[in-house]
Amino acid sequence: MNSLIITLIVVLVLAVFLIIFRISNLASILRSKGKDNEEIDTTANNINAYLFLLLPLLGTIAAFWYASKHATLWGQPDAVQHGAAYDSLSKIAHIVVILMFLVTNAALFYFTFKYRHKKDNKATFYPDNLKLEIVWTIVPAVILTVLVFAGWKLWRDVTKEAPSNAMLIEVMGKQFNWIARYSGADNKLGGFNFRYTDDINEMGLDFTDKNVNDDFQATELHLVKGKPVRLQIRARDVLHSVSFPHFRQKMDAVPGQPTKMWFIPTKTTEEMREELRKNPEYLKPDPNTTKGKPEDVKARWETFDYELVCQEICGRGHFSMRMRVIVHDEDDYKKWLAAQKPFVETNKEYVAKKIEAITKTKAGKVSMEDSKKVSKTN
Ligand SMILES: [Cu+2]
Repeated sequence: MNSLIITLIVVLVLAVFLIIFRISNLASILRSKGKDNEEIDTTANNINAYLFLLLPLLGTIAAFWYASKHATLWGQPDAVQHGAAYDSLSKIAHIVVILMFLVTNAALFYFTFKYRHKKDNKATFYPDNLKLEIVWTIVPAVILTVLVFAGWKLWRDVTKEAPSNAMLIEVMGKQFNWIARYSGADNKLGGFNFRYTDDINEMGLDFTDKNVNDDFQATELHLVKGKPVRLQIRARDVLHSVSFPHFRQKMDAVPGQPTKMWFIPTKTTEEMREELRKNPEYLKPDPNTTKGKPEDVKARWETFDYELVCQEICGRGHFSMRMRVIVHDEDDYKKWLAAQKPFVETNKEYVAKKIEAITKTKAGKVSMEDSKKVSKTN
């Protein structure tokens, strides 16, 4: 309701401005009738000039107000080995960019205001100034070089080869959810082929590959605190993007071109909840729990979960592409792991049929290639 009233007020204020502008414009046309065409009435011009100052001022205030209102929710603590380095770089980059934005835009709007049309004002012919050109080329160049270099160093650390003890998980994006495949005891993911994809075999697994036998799928991502995790990423239909806000990681999921990333979660879900509990904003009730009975209401910290979200607008259901991520300690993870069953085991009949079909098509392909070779040699 409040936001509706605010919107109405803003619209009305804008309409009033528009009408004032229109009236003053018409008045100036009437006044200048019969006068020399060269002479311009400055009232409308002055109104425009002052509005020109007002606009960036209101815009900047609104932007800072909005950002500060949501700061607690978007500035969530990190839970990853490179989190501190990432956050400090991000903070520095934001400070530099915001300062530059304020300085350049203040100058842009102020000078436009200052040098508005005035009677007897004449423009000075000022073609160039070498010193000024050198200063405003070198200063941004140095700042950007430092930022780019710092960013490259961090990027190199984040994208280097994963440690050899990393657990291997595949994440596949599709319109509109994520599927995770765990590599099982052998820590090897079995092969796949998009041609084998159907309603049951959603990831297109190649069941003739023995490494598939212990792979299991899940709709949640379960990780272990302190244990490196290597993600193999792919997309089934369009571009998606794997984004872990709390692990400060993001990587595109590209159809036909697997990508990868790795990281080490540093806090279990429980530990993160305890940390968030210290933030007054998280003591407030979670709006998703307030609709039912009063005893069901939970605080934000209680319902907190890590998440994998899609960060590439990938279609109508993009907003719902969210996977819950749970970080366990070693013992809890083992308990969860013990309850998981390989895909091959839970779909025995289907897999047997598929193996037969795949073997047949493979055999067909081989014989076709053979016949091609034969026809070439002839
Ligand atoms: Cu998506």
